This record gives sequence, C-alpha cells and structure tokens, in this order.
Amino acid sequence: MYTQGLDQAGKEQREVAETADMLAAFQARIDAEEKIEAKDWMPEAYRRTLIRQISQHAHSEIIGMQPEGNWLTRAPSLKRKAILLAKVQDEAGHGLYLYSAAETLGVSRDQLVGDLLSGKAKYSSIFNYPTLSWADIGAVGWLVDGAAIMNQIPLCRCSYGPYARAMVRVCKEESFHQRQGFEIMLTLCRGTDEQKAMAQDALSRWWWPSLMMFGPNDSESKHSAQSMAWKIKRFTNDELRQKFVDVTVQQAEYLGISVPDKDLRFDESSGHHTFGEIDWQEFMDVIAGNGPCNKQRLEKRQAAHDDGAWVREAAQAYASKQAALAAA
Ligand code: FAQ
Repeated sequence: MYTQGLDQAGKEQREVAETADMLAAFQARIDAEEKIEAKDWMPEAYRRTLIRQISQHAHSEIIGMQPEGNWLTRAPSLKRKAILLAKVQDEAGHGLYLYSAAETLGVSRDQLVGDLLSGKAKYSSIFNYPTLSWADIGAVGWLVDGAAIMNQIPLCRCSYGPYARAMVRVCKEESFHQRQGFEIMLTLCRGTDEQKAMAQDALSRWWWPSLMMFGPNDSESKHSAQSMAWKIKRFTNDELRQKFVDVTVQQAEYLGISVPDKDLRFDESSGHHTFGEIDWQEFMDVIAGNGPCNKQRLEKRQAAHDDGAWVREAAQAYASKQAALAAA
C-alpha cells in the first residue's frame, strides 16, 4: 500500500519536465548535504541510477546467501553452524531492506526480481565463485564482507535517505560478519599445518575476486563521476579498493598467510600498498554471465522463487481479504 502511494507520487512528479532551474536547485540540495526523500522531486536519471545500484545491491545480498548456505550442513561444530545460519539470515534481511528502499523509487518488487531471474540485472561478481572448503567460509567473511563494509560505510552518507538509512543497520551486521570470518581464519591459521594450508588456499583463490568487487578502475567506471556529483558514491572504486588493500594486507600478515600478488609492496612515500594488475578479462567474463557459478546461482534462485509461489499467493489472498474487510 505504502509503495503504491509512492508509485503514484513518483509518476506524477516524473510527468513534470526537468528544467535547468529544477536541476540546479536539486544539485544545490545535494551540495548542501540535504537528504533526498522518496516523495521529493528528483531528476529521472538520479532515480534510475539509484534503482540500478540499490537493486543490484539487493540481488547481491540474496544471491550471496548461496555460497555460504552451501556449508550450513557441513559446518564443523554446532556453534559454527549457528553463527553461519545467523549470518546467512542477515544477508536475506539486507536484501529485503534494499528491495524496500528501491521500491520507494516507484519500481515494483516483481519487476526487480523478474530482472534478476531473466539475467537482465547484475549482482556482485564475487558470488559467482564456488566455496570449496570450510576455509572459504572464513575467507568470504573476512574478505568479501570486509570489502562490502569498505564500500558500504560511505553509503550510510548517501544522498538518498532510504538507502542511507538501510545501510546503517546493514553495516553493523556486516561488521559482525567480517569478524566471524577473520576468527575462522585465525583458528585455522593457529591449527594444524593442514588447516593453515586450507586458509592459505582460500586466501589465494578469493583475493583477486575480492578486489574486483569494487568495480572497474576509475578510468573505466562509466557511472562514478555522476554518482559522486550526486553524492550517491562518496569515494571512487579505486579509492575504496586501495583502502581495502591497505587494511587487509596487514591482517594477512597477522594471520601468517600470503597475499597472492608478487607485485605487492608497501610504498613508504605514499604510505600505501601498491599492487599488481587485476585480471579485468576475468571480471568482464564473470559479469557477462560466464563465471564459474553464474548458471548454478540463477538456476537455484529460480527454483527457490518457484517453490515460494504458494507463499506469495497466500499473502496476496490474505491482503485481499483484509482489504475487503476494511472496505465493508
Ligand atoms: N560485480 O560504472 P561502475 C555484499 C558493473 S554486497 C558486478 O563503476 P557503479 C554483502 C556496474 O553495475 C556486494 N557488476 O558502476 C554480502 C556497471 O554495470 P551497469 C554488493 C559490477 O555502480 C557479503 C558496470 O559494471 N555491493 O557483498 C561490479 O558506479 C557476503 C560499470 O561499473 C553493492 O552492490 C561487480 N563487482 O559502481 C552478501 C554495493 N562492479 O549497472 C552475502 C553498492 C561494477 O551499468 C555474503 N554498489 N559492476 O550494467 C556500489 O557501490 C556500486 O554499484 C559499485 C559499482 C561500486 C559495485
């Protein structure tokens, strides 16, 4: 109901032609750090950019449940299983807040989910890699959630209010996720030689895909300049990637395992780590749908969606009955 009201408001405001004065007034609000809210006037391109980013983010959270869900039945102890279950459920919650935030922009959940299932909408490249060992669950928490936090903390200051507010809670939970992943890695690295080798193998396989999560280099990033001007993004892809490398290399050193990059070194003059070239062809292949697990991920999501049809039908029937009662 709430989103229907917003849909209507959105349609009405989109019918208003965008004039240079309106665009300048909008930019002035952004520059003054005002939050833009769902019913405020906004340029159509701003609205579309947000729908694209927020929905891709939501899809990533939902598809991202699969690589970790893969280990729920094989976690090494009851405690590990309970923690992992809580984490995977958190990711579902993040997806739902984000779909709700996207819906405030006048797009329906059905449409968003349809775009994911048809392969039209993207989700993060990282979730197209397999989780082959228990150490991968540590690496996903440490590296993938670590990269997600680096990207998402600035989104708490995004100019669009509903997205920024959703991010506050998401970031608190991601922080717990990152710590539980690091703690799994620490336990393995302090364990037997075989366990430490598992941790090393996981770092070796997840390192480069984690760096790809931040998106293409700034010179290739088609949306960054406009998204920065609108204060949707607060840092560029390369800036965030650099912050992640600087923090994470020190954590790998603490664990006593090696980052798989022969070009990695600390540059005294800049105070940053310089690192090797990312395999951008691999990134392009994965986002084009040809990564190791793309097909499997979408098939599994489609099956889950089909299995859930009765729940959607029941909810719809209940809502219709409630509406009829309210009208009587
Ligand atoms: N994968 O011009 P830019 C998580 C696309 S959540 C796939 O730089 P932009 C939690 C991009 O969409 C992880 N596609 O784009 C978790 C665009 O294509 P389009 C998700 C990518 O938007 C943990 C094109 O390339 N987080 O992990 C990727 O300015 C564990 C050009 O790129 C978010 O979504 C990629 N890695 O910057 C869950 C955060 N990178 O749309 C479960 C919000 C780029 O024109 C378990 N999103 N592309 O067809 C963002 O911050 C931004 O959208 C970026 C990309 C930084 C991802």
